Amino acid sequence: MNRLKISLTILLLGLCTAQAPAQELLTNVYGRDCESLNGKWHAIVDPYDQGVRLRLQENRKPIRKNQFIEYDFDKGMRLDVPGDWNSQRPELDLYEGTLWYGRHITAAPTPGKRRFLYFGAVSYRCRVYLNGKRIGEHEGGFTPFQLEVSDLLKEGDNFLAVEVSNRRSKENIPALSFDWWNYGGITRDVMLVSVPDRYIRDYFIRLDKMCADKINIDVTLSEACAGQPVRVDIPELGVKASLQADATGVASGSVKVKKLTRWSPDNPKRYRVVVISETDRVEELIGFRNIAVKGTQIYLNDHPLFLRSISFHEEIPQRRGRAFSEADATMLLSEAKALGANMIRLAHYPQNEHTIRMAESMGFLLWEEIPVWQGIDFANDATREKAGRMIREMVTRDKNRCALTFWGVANETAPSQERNAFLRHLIECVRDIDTTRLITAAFDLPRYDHKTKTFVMDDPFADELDVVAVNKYMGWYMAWPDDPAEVRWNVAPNQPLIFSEFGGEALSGQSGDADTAASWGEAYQEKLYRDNLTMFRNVPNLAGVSPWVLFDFRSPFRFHPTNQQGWNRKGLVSERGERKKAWYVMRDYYRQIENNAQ
Ligand code: GCB
Repeated sequence: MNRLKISLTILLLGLCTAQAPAQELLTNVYGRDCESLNGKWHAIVDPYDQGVRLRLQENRKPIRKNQFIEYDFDKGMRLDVPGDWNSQRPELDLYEGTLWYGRHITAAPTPGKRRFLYFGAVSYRCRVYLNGKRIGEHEGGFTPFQLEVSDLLKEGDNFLAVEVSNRRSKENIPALSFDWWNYGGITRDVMLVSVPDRYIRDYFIRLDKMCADKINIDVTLSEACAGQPVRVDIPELGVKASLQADATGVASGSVKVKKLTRWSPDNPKRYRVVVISETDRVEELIGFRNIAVKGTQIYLNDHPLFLRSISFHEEIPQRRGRAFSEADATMLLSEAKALGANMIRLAHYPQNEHTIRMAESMGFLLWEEIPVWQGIDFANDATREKAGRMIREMVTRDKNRCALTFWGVANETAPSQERNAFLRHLIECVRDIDTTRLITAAFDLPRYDHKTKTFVMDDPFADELDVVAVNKYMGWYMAWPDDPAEVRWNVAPNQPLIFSEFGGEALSGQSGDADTAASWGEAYQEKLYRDNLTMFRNVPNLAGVSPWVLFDFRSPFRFHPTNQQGWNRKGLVSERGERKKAWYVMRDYYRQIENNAQ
């Protein structure tokens, strides 16, 4: 073969194995005609990646007498979907590698319908096979994807296989090490979604950034066909907006509304919104509010608002596993409510839709971010593109949630040209979809100037954000350089500043001196909190605080044999649900702020 022929063959092989990328997401998948595929799935652990060689995706059975097959999906292990694999089997607790899931789907013909397989999240990457054929793949453990199967589902029995890997790598987001458990598996709902042949793919319905009485609407239809009529009804507001799609299938417009009750933490009012096309109809509850920055303050519905925030991981500590259900969301959010929080910083990745929707209905503002968490390979173009896709998936899924206030683009990154270009790309990806939310990032760079007794920060990237956030562990990772009452802050002085993390570790119930960190005692943590609250009085542009963290959470690099045992103990609440002394300090602080605001 000459060189040209060889290159052509390689090119063709490449084309043949290339997979269709995951398709554009349907907005409000839970509001569509869905068949749940949750339940017990068959599973095969494949640490040496032999599955494709053995053709696991085909779920083969011996058909001749002289034939044997070295696996049998139907007789093996079963795992719950949704659910991480780590918490379901002791031998999988620390497993990092490939695991195959399989299940049968019985399909009936659905004339005039298109069908999509929808995965809420698969951690971290996966390939999906239907009846032995690879139909798609996805990377990123915290955002949804969907694959069209309209022409692929057979009438009767079908076999769906998902090859999942949670192996860490330098190019991943997050990368090689991160301070939370590397849960693997099909961790969120899986559904077979049916829509009409021509369907409403997407819509974005929100209050105009500048006006309290103007709702902006964009509806995208599956077919690009100019002139198609679209209607948006909000019965309680008397809105019946008639729009027409343009040549790209997008129908846009705005309506003026009277007597709109804007959503707020005190009154999380949402309206029933119905989107109707010639062939499709979808509805959901949507709230409306204005969010803005003026000087160093954050305004909600034209009033300054101090953010009484808290963070949690998508983890149920009592179960030692990833949260995925409405019941899980209730547990996490009720504890945040009891603390007096009005905002959640969802650490450190997009969490499941149950949590987001319930948080909105309970009146929490939300900060959502992708796991651009330290150690990211900023110089790698592929990683940057990947992060761009991830942030688009996050914004696409949650753009209609009025609770969403902040899109976070990074957590603890050091300045460099590559970092700046990477983060700028993320901001562009967000702005491409949504120009209404505030963009932020958390920095751990502030340094103390002993002469002026002031914290300062040198990171010009802060200027490119709407709101600047800092993670500073005074009294824990950094000893107090001066009396907390004397420590001043001059970081991003002309912008709102959020303390997006502060805190220290304590083992629930452990006694010890209030001035000895190594006691791992509640008294030390309590004092640390009091000291930080004292310091906050010296932060002129303080717009909110978010202690780290609501619950103790699992982390593989917390090695202390008695005090940590694989848990990050910075929780205000232990893994058994016991509130530590510092919880009460924060609860009282939040109560006081709330009372002062009234
Ligand atoms: C941080 C990280 C957070 C960690 C925390 C800690 O700065 O943002 O993910 O868990 O510190 O406990 O060290």
